[in-house]
Amino acid sequence: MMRIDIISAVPELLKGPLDHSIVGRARKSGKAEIVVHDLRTYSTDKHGKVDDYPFGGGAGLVMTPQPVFDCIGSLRQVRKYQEVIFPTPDAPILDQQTVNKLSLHENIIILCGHYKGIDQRIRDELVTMEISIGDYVLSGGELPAMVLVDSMVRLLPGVLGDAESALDDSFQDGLLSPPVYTRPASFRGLGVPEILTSGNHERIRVWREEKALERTREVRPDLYGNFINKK
Ligand code: 6GU
Repeated sequence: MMRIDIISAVPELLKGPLDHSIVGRARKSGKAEIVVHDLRTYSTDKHGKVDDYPFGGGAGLVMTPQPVFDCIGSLRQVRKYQEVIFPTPDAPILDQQTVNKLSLHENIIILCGHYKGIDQRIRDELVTMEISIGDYVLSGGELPAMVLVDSMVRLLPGVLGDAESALDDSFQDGLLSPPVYTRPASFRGLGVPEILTSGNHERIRVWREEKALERTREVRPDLYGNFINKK
C-alpha cells in the first residue's frame, strides 16, 4: 500500500484523473491511498490567499510560504514521508527508472505549484525532490502530479493484471514497444503481420524485439544509442 498526499490550490483539477481507470481501481481496492489537500484551507489569511507579488518585481504571483509550511507540517505530525516532490519545469526530467524507485516508497507528498512559482524558501526547506515532465511549459503542477501518480500507481503490486504486466512497457527495457494488433485479422482489406497469427512463440518474440529496435532507432535515436551501448 502506497499513500500519496497531494497539496494543491486548485484541487478541482485533480478530481477526474484520480477516480477512474487504473488509478481509480487501485484506490478502490486499497492498493493506493491518495488524498488531496486544498492549500487554501491552510492559509491564515481570511480570504484563503496563498500567493503574493514577487519581491524585486516581475510578472505573475508567487506561492507564499505560510500555507505550505503549515500544511506539510501537519501532514508530518501523522506520518513520515520519504519524499516531498515539487513538479516544476526547471528540474531533471522524469524517467522510468526514477518512477520505478519512487513506486517503492510508502508515503510521499506532491506539492503542486501554480502562478509564477513558489517562494524559494519552500524549495530550500521542505522540498526533497524536483521533477519536470518535459521541455514545455504548463500552467501548474497539477497535470504533472497526475502524470507522476499514474506512472507510480500502475507499478504497485496487484494493480496491473498479468496480461498487462508493466514489465512489457516501453522504457522498462530501454526500448519503445513494438506494434500490436487485435481482431479482426482482416479489416477493410488491411491485414495483420502473418507471424503474429502463426502460433510460433519464439519467432513472435524475435519479431517483436526487431520491431522494438527498429521503432526506437527511428523515433528515439537517443534511446537507441543508449541501448546499443549498454549491451
Ligand atoms: Cl513539472 N510543471 C510545469 N508547470 N510545467 C512543466 C512541468 C512541470 N514539466 C514540464 N512543464
